[in-house]
Amino acid sequence: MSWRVTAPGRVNLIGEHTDYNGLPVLPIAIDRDIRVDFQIVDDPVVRLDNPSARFAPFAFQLKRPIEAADQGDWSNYVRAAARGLLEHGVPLERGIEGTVTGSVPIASGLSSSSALVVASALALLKANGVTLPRLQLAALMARAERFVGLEGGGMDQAACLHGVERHALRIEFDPLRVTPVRVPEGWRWVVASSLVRAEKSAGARDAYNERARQCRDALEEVRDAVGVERTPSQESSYRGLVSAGDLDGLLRVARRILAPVLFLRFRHVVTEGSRVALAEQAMRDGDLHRFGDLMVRSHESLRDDYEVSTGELDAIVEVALEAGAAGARLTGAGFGGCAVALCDDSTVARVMAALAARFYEPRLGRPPTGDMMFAPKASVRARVERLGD
Ligand code: NG1
Repeated sequence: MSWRVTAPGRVNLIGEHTDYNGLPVLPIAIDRDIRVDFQIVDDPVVRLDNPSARFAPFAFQLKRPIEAADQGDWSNYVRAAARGLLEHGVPLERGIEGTVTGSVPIASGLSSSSALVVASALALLKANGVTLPRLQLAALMARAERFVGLEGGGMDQAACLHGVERHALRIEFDPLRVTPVRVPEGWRWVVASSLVRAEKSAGARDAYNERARQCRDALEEVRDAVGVERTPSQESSYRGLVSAGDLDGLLRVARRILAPVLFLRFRHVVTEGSRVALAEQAMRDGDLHRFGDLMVRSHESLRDDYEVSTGELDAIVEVALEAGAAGARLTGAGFGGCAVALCDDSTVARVMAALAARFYEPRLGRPPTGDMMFAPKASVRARVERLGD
């Protein structure tokens, strides 16, 4: 008997570099996914291949400890899922054998990695007749993916496991919660690749982890200065600071005590955290332009304070806004990858045409492919289905 797991990628609409600081995010799961077509085997082994020559076939035993393959090897995402399940005490006595394919562009900030982690976990759970609540699995896979070396947050796995058609997802942390928010009729997203890969298993990883460390250091100092009580969960403390309300007062203190770079990182995190709630309200009110303005402010903060944008991402944002997008920003971790623009039915074609003419054609000498620029739909969560005998 064969099975298929389909696990979507995601586009984060707003709330960037907030998840690992315990502040909310607002992504959509998209209609591009990673698929694992597999058969259940009686041995505790994983054997997977991929039609693309870039991804060599691999096999490993489902026995602890599951060792990592070389850095950058795609099997590490599958190993991470297996390791997370085993460490959680899920007995993996049966394995899987199959083929991975996908339509989520790789290293683009669209979360192909978490889609593969989640897909692998769902396949292994199916093989062993185990089910876990989705929130629990999302939190487990977020921890497991850190095995690959990124001190990431929990947005991607939660979005992949909770996607709802035509809805964005407000995801909160500590504890993990997901609330679908209806996307108003006529709102359209355009995702545009900067043509620069953001390899989170390689170069961009150190820059990402450095940001995470800076956020922890900044929080520590500010918390001491404003006398907020230490909580057992470090992550929840940014939330405490932001929900206390007086953002200007908080930033005044932070500017006084923090080294300049730490202040910039801190300012991004707390302002971005507060933008997510405002953006959710704008979405609920159907206010395209208010949502778009918040995206623009998010991008400026990521560019100037968090320093994760690139010239290419800035250029996409500029072209999209000039062509009539209501808002645009880099999406995902940055350092390359993609930008997302908010359009409506009447502007989406114009924005895509402008990006093709002013961003892609000068760089490529031809129009972009459908993997470089596309208009995703908010889509359904990861699922397992039977393919037949
Ligand atoms: P990308 O690089 O977009 O897949 C990473 C993290 C997210 C989040 C964003 C920045 C992982 C798997 N992904 O996502 O948790 O922190 O950066 O907002 O760690």
